[in-house]
Amino acid sequence: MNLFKEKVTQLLAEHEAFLSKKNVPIEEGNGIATRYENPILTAAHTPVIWRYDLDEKTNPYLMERIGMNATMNSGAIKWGDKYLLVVRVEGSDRKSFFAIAESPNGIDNFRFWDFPITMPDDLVPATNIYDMRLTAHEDGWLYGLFCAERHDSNAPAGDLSSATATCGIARTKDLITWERLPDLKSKSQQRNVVLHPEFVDGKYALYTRPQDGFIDAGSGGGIGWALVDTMDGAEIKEEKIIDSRFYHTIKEVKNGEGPHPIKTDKGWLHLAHGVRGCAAGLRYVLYMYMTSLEDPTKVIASPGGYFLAPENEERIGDVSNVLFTNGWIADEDGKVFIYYASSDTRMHVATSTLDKLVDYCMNTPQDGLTTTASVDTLKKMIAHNLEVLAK
Ligand code: M1P
Repeated sequence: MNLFKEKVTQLLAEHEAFLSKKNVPIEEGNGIATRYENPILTAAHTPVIWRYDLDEKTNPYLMERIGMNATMNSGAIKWGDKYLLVVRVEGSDRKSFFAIAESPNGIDNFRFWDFPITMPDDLVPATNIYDMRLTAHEDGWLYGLFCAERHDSNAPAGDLSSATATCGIARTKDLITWERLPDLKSKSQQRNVVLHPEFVDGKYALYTRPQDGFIDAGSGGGIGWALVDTMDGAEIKEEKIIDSRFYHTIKEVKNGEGPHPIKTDKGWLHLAHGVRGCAAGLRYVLYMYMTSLEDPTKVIASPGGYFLAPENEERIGDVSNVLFTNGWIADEDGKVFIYYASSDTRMHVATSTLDKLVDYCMNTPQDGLTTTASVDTLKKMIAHNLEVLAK
């Protein structure tokens, strides 16, 4: 074997060994969800055949020709007996694209399919697309809703940073061929739009996140709800805020629905991200809430604070101090796989169960919105515990 071939063989073998690494749960934690030792996907997990030209004639030094920067914010679905992520992969050229990674057990051995998703363009092509939420809707289609980002055509000359966020919509039956539908029409910019899995009053229901600008939620009050007649030309005519932002909370600056909620016998279980500001910039954490089965716009449980916030390595990355989620999978036995990204850099999994998450939502005290209320809540728990311990 010549030296080049030997180097290729070694590269492929080392990558295979890296992908095959077993992931193990971290035992200590908050009892709500269990983290795992290793990230499940990083830029280094992307296939060798994406990054290297393996032809000695065109790449004699065997260097990376197409760099990958990050793997993050991934939609998730159980597909047969496989755990699939529609990963936001970001190249070193800053463009994000969607690619599917599959695992036999949901916690390790994730492998990308050979080719990334070919997402057809809308009439006005986007510069960047990212953060897909998957919904297997009762109409029979599997929808992917994502952010379509374009340069703001109203930006003053020389401003190459101002952008607009719109909700892109596509659907598929096999995750390979995607039909692009027109982008969501809305008075405001939109990011973090999610399709509810069931019809409501005969209409498609969307969780929305109205925002005044590309970054600022501004007058957008939180996570919204809108009913639309069709997904093929969807237009928001009326929007109601169902999960509001509040001063001095984990969702003071922004919040956004994660994946679509899971239906339980106690209500719809929601996973979301909340954003606060601080001297170091924005801090993104994950929180949960529940809505009523009879009226999905009515919040019935709202545990105070976050249940997952950046820890250790998770704190550091391209956009530090960020946890973000747009995918989870509930198995038939009630086990839940929460897929989250840290600091816009890598993907992780945390596991829990539907019973635990519903208990967490229903029985965790709400945020009382002031120090006095928080101390009252704490005192009640301490007094109760002292009674229990004294028995
Ligand atoms: O950089 C953190 C996140 O910022 C945005 O989320 P949001 O609109 O809620 O602020 C998105 O760009 C997201 O992709 C990113 O992870």
